[in-house]
Amino acid sequence: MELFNYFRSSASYRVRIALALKGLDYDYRAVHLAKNEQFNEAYADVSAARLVPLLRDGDAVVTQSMAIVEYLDETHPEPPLLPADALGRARVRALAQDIACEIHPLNNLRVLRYLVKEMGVSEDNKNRWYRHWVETGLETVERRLKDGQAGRFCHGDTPGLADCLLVPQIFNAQRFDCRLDHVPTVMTVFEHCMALDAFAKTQPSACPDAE
Ligand SMILES: N[C@@H](CCC(=O)N[C@@H](CS)C(=O)NCC(=O)O)C(=O)O
Repeated sequence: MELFNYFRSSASYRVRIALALKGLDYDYRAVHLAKNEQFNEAYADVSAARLVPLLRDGDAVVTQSMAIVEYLDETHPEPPLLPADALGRARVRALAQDIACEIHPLNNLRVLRYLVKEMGVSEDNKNRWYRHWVETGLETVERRLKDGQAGRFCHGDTPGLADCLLVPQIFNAQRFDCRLDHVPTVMTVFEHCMALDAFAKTQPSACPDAE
């Protein structure tokens, strides 16, 4: 398998964690987003959205980080990244979507670039925008995690899909100096995740293209 990704991309980090949790080897293909390599012809030909991550498995191409993680889970079922029961799976997917759909898209590179370049938003206001959506979005995650079903991880005591999403979002939050003292349960889960190699050894600073 080949993973097209970027060390700083949180959506890419989600997939690196899932691959590591499953113990799967892959070739790391760096796409430098700050240098706009996502628009290079060779990459744009395979990536309809011009976004990372993108997983190539033989002749197959899989995109969208949550779809990739679920694809890996279905093709390599052990250890499972989703609970065995339908309600548990719905809870984990809801948590993952709180991050992937409600927080991340508002703060993606192309959105921030549009705010600054097309709308004339100042650097300070861009950062305010970023922090607002991260801080309020993580409050939702915090409330969800207090429903009695979290353990050491987002769902019980084994890491899964929701943890693959949560940890990269915290890295982003820290990079942009977001408040995190209002989400203590989130941060406890984050610490438990970071104690595992699958999360620690795939973090941005540990990537081959890290700067
Ligand atoms: N929903 C997509 C989001 C992918 C995404 O937004 N990737 C970002 C990096 S985290 C990207 O490629 N940005 C390039 C750009 O904005 O031009 C997923 O989960 O894979």
